[in-house]
Amino acid sequence: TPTTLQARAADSGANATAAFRKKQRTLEVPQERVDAIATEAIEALHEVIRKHRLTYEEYDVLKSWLIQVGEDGEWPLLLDVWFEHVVEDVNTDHRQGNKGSIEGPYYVPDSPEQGSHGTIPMRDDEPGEALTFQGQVRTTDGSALPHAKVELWHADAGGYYSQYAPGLPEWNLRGTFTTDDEGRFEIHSIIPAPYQIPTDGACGKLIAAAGWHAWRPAHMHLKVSAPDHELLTAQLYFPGDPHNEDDIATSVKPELMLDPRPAADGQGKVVDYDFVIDPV
Ligand code: MBD
Ligand code: FE
Repeated sequence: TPTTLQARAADSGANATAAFRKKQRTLEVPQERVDAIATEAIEALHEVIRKHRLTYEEYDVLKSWLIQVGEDGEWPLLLDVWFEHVVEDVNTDHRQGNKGSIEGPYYVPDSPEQGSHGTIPMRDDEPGEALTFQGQVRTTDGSALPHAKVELWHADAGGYYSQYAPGLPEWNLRGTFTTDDEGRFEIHSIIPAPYQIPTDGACGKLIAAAGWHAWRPAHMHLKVSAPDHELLTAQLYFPGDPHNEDDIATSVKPELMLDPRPAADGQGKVVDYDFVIDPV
């Protein structure tokens, strides 16, 4: 593959931490709410310590591991893998439109605009099977949403994300599409590989020590938005991936499974997928 440089946890972690700092803002949370959430989170951990009678040696190892999570820049990864799916769940369970999924640590806003029918930025020799991803964006009453924004980002055929792994063009496999007058879009890309959480960082150490696996199934990330509508953040998955059933980030839903078919011209796959988004 064109990516010969070695991706390291400390690099992708540092990039994810730096990217998150850019979006970070402050928020006024009522004191009673801070008190309730912090007290209950602390008490939930007390319960675990009591139940398993944590030793002092284990307590010290836990401390150094937490320090390591920060040094590796892996707080965005850790939080998005093990906690974001619950935040996503409680914040979208009122919706009537499409199911969504977590954003994850590798979104970058303002990717290049490619129109309604176009190709996502990629290398001339981009490895991977070609994929045409097409569909329509509608509001919950069924009417089409022209000029809706469809942002797409995904890993390459080696499982690497541009701006987080070395050696990739800045906007590789990241693009912003705008639906046409009938709310339709047609995007040319490639099918991404499954993603393995870096094994050489703090999260990887926990995964190995616990005997878990480090995989997410192959997925495409999307953000679909239109004026006066709730932002839909989603991921879409490919049938047959062995990790659709045991995603480490617990972010697969049956509604998010694609059904690709061979392209008529024999070049890769085609898949239709429509988005229904909720008015605010
Ligand atoms: C990913 O690509 C991802 O989508 C998530 C949620 C966590 C780690 C890597
Ligand atoms: Fe991802």
